[in-house]
Amino acid sequence: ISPMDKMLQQISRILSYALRHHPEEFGIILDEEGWVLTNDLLNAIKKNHPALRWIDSATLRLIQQQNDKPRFEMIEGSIRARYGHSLAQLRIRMIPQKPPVVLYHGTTEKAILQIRQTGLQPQQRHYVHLSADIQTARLVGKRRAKSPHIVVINASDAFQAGIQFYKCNDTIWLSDSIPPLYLGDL
Ligand code: HQG
Repeated sequence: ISPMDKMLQQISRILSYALRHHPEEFGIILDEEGWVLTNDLLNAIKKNHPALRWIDSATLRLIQQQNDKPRFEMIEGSIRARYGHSLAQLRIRMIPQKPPVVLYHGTTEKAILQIRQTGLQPQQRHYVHLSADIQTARLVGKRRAKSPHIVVINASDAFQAGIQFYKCNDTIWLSDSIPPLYLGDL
C-alpha cells in the first residue's frame, strides 16, 4: 500500500467517524438522510485535523471512487455515509425496498448463539447490516473471527411479514431486527 493510499485510508476513517458516529464532534449537523454539505464537512475536518488542511472535494471524490467498498455517496455538493450509522442525535431515514430472496450475515460463533435466541439486532448501529452474497458476508465476519459463521436470511418471507429492508449499494443491505424464524445456516 502506497503512502498516498495510506493517507486516503486515514481520511476515509475520519469521514466514517464524522458521518456515521459523531458529527457533533466536528460541529456538523446531518439531515435526516445523513447528508451534509461537502464544504461544511471539509472545513470541519480541516479544523479538527490541521495536518489535513490540503484536502478538497476532489480528495473526497477519490476516496469515494477508489474505496474497496462504496462507503460514501456524493451528489451536488453534498456527501453522506451509505451505511454504518450509530449517531444518537437522529436515526437516519432510509427508503425501504423489496429485498432479494436471500441475504447473508457474517458473524462470530459466539454471537450466533445469541442470534439464534433473539434474532439479528442492530446492536450499536441504527440498522442490522446484511450482505447480498456469501463472499461479502465472509469478509464482514472476518473482521471479528478467523472462520466466521454465515447466517442465511429468508428475506422474502421476512419482507412478506412486514420487516423492512433498505439497499445501500450492490453488496450491502440494511434491515430492521430479524426474528430467529427467518434465520438459517449455510
Ligand atoms: C452481532 C463494516 C448478539 C452481529 C462491515 C455483529 C459491515 C448480535 C455485531 C458493517 C446480535 C454488530 C457492519 C444479537 C447481531 N446478539 N450479537 N442478537 N445481533 N449481533 O459492526 O454487521 O468496513 O455493528 O453479528 O464490513 O459486523 O465499517 O455490524 O457481529 O458492512 O465500512 O453484533 O461495518 O463496514 O457489529 O458490520 P457491527 P456488522 P465498514
